[in-house]
Amino acid sequence: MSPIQAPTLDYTSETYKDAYSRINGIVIEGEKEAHENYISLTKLIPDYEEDLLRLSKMEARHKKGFEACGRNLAVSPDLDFAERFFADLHNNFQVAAAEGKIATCLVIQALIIECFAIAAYNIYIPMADDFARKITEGVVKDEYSHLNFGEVWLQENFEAVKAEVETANKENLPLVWRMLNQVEKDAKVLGMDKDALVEDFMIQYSGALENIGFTTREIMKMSMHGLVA
Ligand code: Y39
Ligand code: FE
Ligand code: FE
Ligand code: FE
Repeated sequence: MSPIQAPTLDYTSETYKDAYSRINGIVIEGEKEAHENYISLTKLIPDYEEDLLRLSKMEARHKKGFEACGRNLAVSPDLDFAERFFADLHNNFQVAAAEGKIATCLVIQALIIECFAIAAYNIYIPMADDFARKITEGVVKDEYSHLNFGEVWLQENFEAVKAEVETANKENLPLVWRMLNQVEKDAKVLGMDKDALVEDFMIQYSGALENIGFTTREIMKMSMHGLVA
């Protein structure tokens, strides 16, 4: 990866602020939905209620942090765009939650969305303004712990949920590739390269599948799902 140097970015330009309104909106909406998703999970996994409430509170804090990042650049987040951006994943999570499908909910929130967040935040940090960089560095540490929660539960229940995880992967991973295509242009304006995002996502996600118990062969098949060049 050879990042564009952050100093070449003009955080005050209209071009930067316009792109930032959508990316910042996505991140704020994503943190809001993540907060709600971990609260929903307390009903499905009552044994881990305390942990899940702790994670949901972190997500609420992240949302506040990113709202401050937008204000700091005098940008209004485009939350309507963001809601549409997450609509399909959000809907799939809610259907799964209503059906009591814990593994599917964890694949969507704790694996796919967390890996997406980790990739995006890692790629954003070296390009960010000083204020947003400090906020995002704190946030990304938390996101690794959210991913870990999902990995541990799915690993402990691996034999029972393996088929459900494969189905959830098949149904939701293609949505991520589509979402990445939708933000490619705006991300570029913020100094974030799509190939770097895909690469970081793949590293996190395939690492998670490995920790859960999938074989390399299975991971290869699963991570290719819906991937279009
Ligand atoms: O668990 C979390 O905190 C995740 C909800 C936050 C989602 C972040 C989504 C980031 C996508 C940004 C795309 C930029 C290219
Ligand atoms: Fe909602
Ligand atoms: Fe978060
Ligand atoms: Fe998270």
